[in-house]
Amino acid sequence: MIFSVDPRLKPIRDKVESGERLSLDDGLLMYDPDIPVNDLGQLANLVRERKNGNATYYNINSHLNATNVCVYRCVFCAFRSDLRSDKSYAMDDAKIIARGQEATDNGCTELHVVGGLHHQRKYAWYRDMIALLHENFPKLHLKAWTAVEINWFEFLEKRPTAEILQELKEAGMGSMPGGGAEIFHPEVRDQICEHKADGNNWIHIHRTAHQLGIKTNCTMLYGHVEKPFHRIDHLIRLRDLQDETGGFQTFIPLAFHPENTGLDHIKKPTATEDLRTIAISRLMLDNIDHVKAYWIMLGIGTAQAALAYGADDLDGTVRQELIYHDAGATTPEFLSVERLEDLIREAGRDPVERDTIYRKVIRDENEFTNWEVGEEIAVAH
Ligand code: V47
Repeated sequence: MIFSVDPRLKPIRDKVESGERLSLDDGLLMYDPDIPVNDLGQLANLVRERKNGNATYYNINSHLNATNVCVYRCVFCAFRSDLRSDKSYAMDDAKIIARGQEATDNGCTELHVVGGLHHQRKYAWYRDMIALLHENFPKLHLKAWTAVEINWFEFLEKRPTAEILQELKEAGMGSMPGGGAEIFHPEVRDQICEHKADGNNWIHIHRTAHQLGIKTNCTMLYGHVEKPFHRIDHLIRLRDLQDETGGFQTFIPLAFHPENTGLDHIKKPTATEDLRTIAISRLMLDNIDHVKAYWIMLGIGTAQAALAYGADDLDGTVRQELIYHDAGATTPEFLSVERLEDLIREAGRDPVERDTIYRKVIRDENEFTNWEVGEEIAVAH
């Protein structure tokens, strides 16, 4: 399908149409503010529809942030707390079980488990939390611990990555979320979170997870101190690892929310910037099946529009989310399945409920909380 684009985009359009990989320079050109975002949207939509047709995926999920106490002080984070602050908390087993029960009662297929790196909690607390949830709620998929947490566990335990990941997998960790990636390039990482796992550590941990058969997601935090070059460099590092392992399921671009953070003088990205980044991500990451428009951080309107700019997934119903809401997100606390499906249909797409590892979910028509997983979702490459 040939459609007209800005003359400078023609070589990129030709590459996209023939399935040829885009270069660093192509990525930089697409970030030129004079390149119309709608042209990028059309190109990204071509890739989106080639891979996923008209489907838009979502899941029914909840978050569990068992503690906000964190040894690190990432300048962009509004969620963390000092140990002795009034805001600090750490859940006990009863509370953790209650959250698993609440998720199950709400028909969730996934619990997204992440949190702070608590000064006084040992690795066993984090591992046993997974075992406790898995033993009590074996059907609930535990998408747990970012690479930053895994790196912290390695530091506490003085044990290699593979050993820690294997142990967590045996405890019931089903997959890993994509958080903690921020921006890999040290020029940026040193300004926003110099103390935590660096870009190479993050990549090493995800590579090891993939080698152990653990699927993971990947993210990029944009709209703070980084430049277009750092974003494209970040995307290419993810693409390179995906060439090697094929273990990433979905990419989630995360727009920076400045409120209550050390960077509160920075303005939140506009909807146009969000859509440009979603489209460029879809076009650069030719080997990752899904691009998620995380409605919690984009806002419902932009997330819905993103379904025409390369995104094919909206994340989920999302209960108990704190990281974005602490940073000023004004999106609702959760969306019902009916509302999510209506948003997707209104955008001209077909809603498909998936589980965390992209299998179709089949629900009992009379008993919503009774569900089974069906076949794996096929994606064209
Ligand atoms: O790593 C923290 C980001 C991430 C702020 O894998 C912020 O399915 C914006 O990774 N403004 C955690 N962003 C969230 C995350 C995620 C979310 C949804 C789905 C998945 C998945 C993963 O949130 C952090 C950091 O990059 N973050 N603070 C902030 N003020």
